[in-house]
Amino acid sequence: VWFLIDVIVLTFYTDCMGRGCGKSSDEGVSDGVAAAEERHGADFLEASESGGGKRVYQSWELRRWNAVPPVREQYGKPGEMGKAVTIPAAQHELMKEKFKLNQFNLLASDMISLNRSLTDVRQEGCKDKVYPDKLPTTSIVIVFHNEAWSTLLRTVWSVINRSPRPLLKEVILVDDASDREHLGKRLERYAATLPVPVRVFRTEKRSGLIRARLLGAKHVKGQVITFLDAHCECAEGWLEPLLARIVEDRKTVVCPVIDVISDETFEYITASDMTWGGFNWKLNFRWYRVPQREMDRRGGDRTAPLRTPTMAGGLFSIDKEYFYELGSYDEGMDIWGGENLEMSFRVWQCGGILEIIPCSHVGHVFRDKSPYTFPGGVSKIVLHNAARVAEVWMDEWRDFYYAMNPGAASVAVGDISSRRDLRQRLKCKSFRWYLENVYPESQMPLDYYFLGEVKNAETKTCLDTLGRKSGEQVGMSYRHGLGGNQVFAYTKRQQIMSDDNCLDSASPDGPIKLVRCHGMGGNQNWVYSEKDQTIRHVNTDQCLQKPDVKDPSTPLLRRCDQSLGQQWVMKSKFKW
Ligand code: LR7
Ligand code: MN
Repeated sequence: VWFLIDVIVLTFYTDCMGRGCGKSSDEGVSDGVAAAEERHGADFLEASESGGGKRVYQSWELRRWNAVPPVREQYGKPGEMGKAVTIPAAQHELMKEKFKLNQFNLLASDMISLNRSLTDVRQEGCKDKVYPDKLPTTSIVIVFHNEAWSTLLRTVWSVINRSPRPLLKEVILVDDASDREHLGKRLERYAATLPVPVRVFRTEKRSGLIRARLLGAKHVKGQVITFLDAHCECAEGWLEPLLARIVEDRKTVVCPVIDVISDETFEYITASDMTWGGFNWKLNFRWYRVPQREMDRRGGDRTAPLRTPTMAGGLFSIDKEYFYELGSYDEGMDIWGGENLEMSFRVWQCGGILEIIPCSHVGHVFRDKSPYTFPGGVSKIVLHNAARVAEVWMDEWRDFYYAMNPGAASVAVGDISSRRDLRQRLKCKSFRWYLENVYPESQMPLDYYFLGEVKNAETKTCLDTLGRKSGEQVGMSYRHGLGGNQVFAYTKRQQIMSDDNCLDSASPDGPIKLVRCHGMGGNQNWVYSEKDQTIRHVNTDQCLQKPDVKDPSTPLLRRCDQSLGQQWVMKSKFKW
């Protein structure tokens, strides 16, 4: 019943506050949209056919779409203004039970209005930005598998409530073979009551998010495709800056700042606009701090678009034709994972630009675990997808991926010929070009002598991170030959690195720690002599030595003495 109440509240907001009211239908909410398309339709087609020619966008008076009033706080309701929801102790058992369904606090989510208010999280400099009055229309594509009702519909309502109506062509929901009752006919009936066209499509069988998005994209009528995960909340002013950037350059793929919706309390927490996307040797997407170089390029303006090496994957806008020109997605990828890096590399290597638009904010429920099944096994699927990225886009740097993921080599990549053809056809640049020009801060070294194990000649044991993190000591253990934690690169900059950490010693007797690579030599500067097989720490003029018997898992730094215990074999091993 609570969601019916929401409908009533929303009807009040949308229909009676000058947002271009009307009921949902495929013809479009606002008759203005249809009329404008009729006027511009012919031009638009011509422009499209000339392939990348000048686009013709809808003309909308600013005051008309700027007149969308902010969603008002509904006093007394939980979670309003993005606040945290607390569950009374008496309900904690129920809360824990429900948590398992989606790996987030479903009880909390269900208590929050589908139209909950948020604070305006934008920087001051964003609030008075004026965007062109001609912007493309967009279709929002949301794919889901067994998503909760409240998070899915709150995503949809946040789009409806916070997008200039004339720019919002439609919302496309793609159900990826869910088996939850509420996502069946009930969803379709509900969609039909919404004040913008909301269409529901269904995959025939579980297809994974990549193929589900491809299905959704096929039905897009808008000029721009905007993808969202099914548990998001779009914040005030999120859409205009994304679309405006695409008008400036249609080959720009743009992401909002992804804010955090707590999986525990559903609090809306503003994320830093000083992070960008990177990746590690395992090919996991990771957030890192934006380097000064990029701040300088933007002239220190934190509202200016931020060029990012990679994107998280779930939330972005792209010109529809450009999406297809660029090869949409790799249909050979299953369920989850990999497509975010694949598209990031492809955009950059094939002549596009990937950006985070700091004035656009969208919240996302981040969770620790995946709530759904991975038919065939999680690691097999994720490794399969990642291997396709490595094989098609990363040239010789794919070795880092294989070295770092024990078991990756035994997972079949499938047929990748059409993706390789695509890369040829689009005359895409090399991965070296990407590393040199887009992501010099990456932990993939540009040039290196070795990638493999570092084995002590006397003990025959190997350096091993033992899975430890930055700031902890490096270890040693029996050689297992599987790569992973026993893989190190010896780079042309004389670093011994494992993923984003480098061997580092601040004093002549160690300890030898794993520390974030800084690329400035100093404590991270090691010289390997192939002749003597010694590894000398330049700053202290000491040598890497086998561990003492009393602590066989900790390598030492000692005076160089030519002993066998100071000899190390570093050999590249490329077939893992
Ligand atoms: O089989 C599936 N079918 C689906 O339709 C599996 C998933 N899905 C849907 C799912 O219901 C959800 O709406 O696909 C969407 C994404 O799945 P999530 O929410 O489980 O993914 P995530 O948020 O953990 O992961 C991020 O990385 C993914 C890699 O494949 C996708 O690119 C996600 O879109 C992406 N999410 C974001 O970018 C939001 C920010 C998270 C970060 C970092
Ligand atoms: Mn998600």
